[in-house]
Amino acid sequence: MAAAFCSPIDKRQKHCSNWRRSDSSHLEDDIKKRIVRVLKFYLWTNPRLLRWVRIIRAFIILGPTGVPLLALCQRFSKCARQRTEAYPKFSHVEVDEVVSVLENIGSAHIGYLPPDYLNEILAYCARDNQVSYWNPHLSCDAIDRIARNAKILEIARNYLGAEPRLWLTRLNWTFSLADEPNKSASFKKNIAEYNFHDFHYDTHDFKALTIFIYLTDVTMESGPHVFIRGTHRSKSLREIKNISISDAVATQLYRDRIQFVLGTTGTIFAEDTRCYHKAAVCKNTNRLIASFDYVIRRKIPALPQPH
Ligand SMILES: O=C(O)CCC(=O)C(=O)O
Repeated sequence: MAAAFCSPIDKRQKHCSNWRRSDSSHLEDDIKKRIVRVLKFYLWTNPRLLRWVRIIRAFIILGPTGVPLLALCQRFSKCARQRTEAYPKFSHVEVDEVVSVLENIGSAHIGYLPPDYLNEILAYCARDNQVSYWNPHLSCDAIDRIARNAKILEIARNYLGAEPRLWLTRLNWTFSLADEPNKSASFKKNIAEYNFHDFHYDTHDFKALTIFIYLTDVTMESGPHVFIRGTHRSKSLREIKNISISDAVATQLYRDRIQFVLGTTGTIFAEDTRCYHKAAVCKNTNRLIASFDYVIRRKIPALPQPH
């Protein structure tokens, strides 16, 4: 019992040692962060090494270890239930149907974004006029509300088998071949030696789901999203090694499973981007797309600190 009472001096000492402890753990965190930053920088400046790291990571996620590790992540997911925002216009969406199509095919139509959301996002883009935006949900209310939409979170929760964690949001323009000044922006090669106009697959986590929303009309001429049906389900060792494949290889291997997603402004679809997918090249009209990546356990990257 005596130990339960502390004199003011004991308390101060206790507070002080806690403070010292938290101070040293801050220091440890800081050192860890610096080491990770240096390692990441080293990787990003060594594309061949980065490619191999990505292949090993993909092997752990998609190879024989993937299923048991996913089950562990689902079982021990620590993510608290998300604060949701209900929007009655999505009420007709049948979550089980969407999830079943996702499981079978890898990509599923959800519905259309209401005009009030659309106008708010387009006004946000018109104000800033950037080629791409990282985490716009932090500064655009409509994007934040979509990310927390009850129906969208329910789809992600049911598909992932755990509470979804919003990992990243993006707004991205791709430019038509005719749009000279902006053309190079669409063709910048990723350091891992593929660009997003090549078929590739992502491994954001042991299981992840991306919601895409077209913010311009998308036809065959304006860079539709393309995916290869069923390639999210399992991958051979050769497929794991080929994070990115050319159109010729994709056509040869998967011919009639290649599917284009066409749609008017506001079209919403969900995709398990472990399937091979890409943005087709825009032939004559620029395309704006929003994406929302949900994961189970992957740590959310630290946001840049305000200066
Ligand atoms: O914009 C698209 O249609 C594809 C995006 C993509 O490839 C990705 O986010 O990995």
